[in-house]
Amino acid sequence: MSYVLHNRLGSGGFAIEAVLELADVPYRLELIESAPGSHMPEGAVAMNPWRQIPVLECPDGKVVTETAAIQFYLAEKHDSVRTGPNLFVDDSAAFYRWGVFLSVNVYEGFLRMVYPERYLGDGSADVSALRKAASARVGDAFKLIEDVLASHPYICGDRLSPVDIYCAMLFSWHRKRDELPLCTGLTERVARHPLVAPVWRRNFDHWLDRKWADADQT
Ligand SMILES: N[C@@H](CCC(=O)N[C@@H](CS)C(=O)NCC(=O)O)C(=O)O
Repeated sequence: MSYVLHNRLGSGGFAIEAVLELADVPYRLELIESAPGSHMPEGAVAMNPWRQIPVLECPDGKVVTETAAIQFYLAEKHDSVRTGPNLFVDDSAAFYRWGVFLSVNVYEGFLRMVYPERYLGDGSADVSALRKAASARVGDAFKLIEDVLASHPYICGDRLSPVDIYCAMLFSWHRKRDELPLCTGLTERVARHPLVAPVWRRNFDHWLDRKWADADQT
C-alpha cells in the first residue's frame, strides 16, 4: 500500500505532491472537487475534522495533516526526502524553523485574506482592514525569508529542500513581489525544476497571475 494524498487542484497539497515526486516516494492522489479560495464542502475531508487539505494517509493507516508536519514526517520516514539526489536538508534547525514559520505566519496570513469572516466573530468588523493587515504581515514574513536567501540560495543551505517547495508555493500566491527578488528567484527555480514543473503547471497555471514554470514569463 502506498500513501494517499488528499488535495484539491491548485491548493496546499502541491507542497506535498512535489516532495513525493522529487523523492520518488509512491503515492496516489485523491482530488476533492472544490475551487481554490472556496470553503471546503461539508464531509469532503472526512479524515480531517478541521476540514482542510492537504491530508496524507500513510501506508500504516495513520493520518497526517498540516503541511509542515507532513513534510517533517516524510523527511523522517524517507532518506530521499532528507539526503536524496533531488532533495537535501543541509540544516535541520532551519528546516523545522522555517517550515513552522511559513505555516503560522504565511499560510495562516493567506487564510485571513481568503476567509476573513472566520476571524471576525460576529461579522461587524472591517473585512478590508483585516485583509490589508494580513497582506502586510505576509509581506513582512517574506522579507525575513529574503534575508535568509541572501546568505545561501536555498532556505536550508545550498540545496533544494522541502521547505523551499513550501515557500515557493506560498510566494506564488503573494501578489506584492516587487522588493523580493530572492524569493522570486527561488519560486522560479522550484517551478521550473523538471520534476516539479508538470505538477506546478497542473496545479497553478489555470488560476495564478503568472505561469511560473515557463522561463519566458516575468
Ligand atoms: N494549517 C494548514 C492550512 C491548510 C489550508 O488552509 N488549506 C486550504 C487550501 S490551500 C483549505 O483547505 N481551505 C479550505 C477551507 O479552509 O475551508 C496547513 O498548514 O496545511
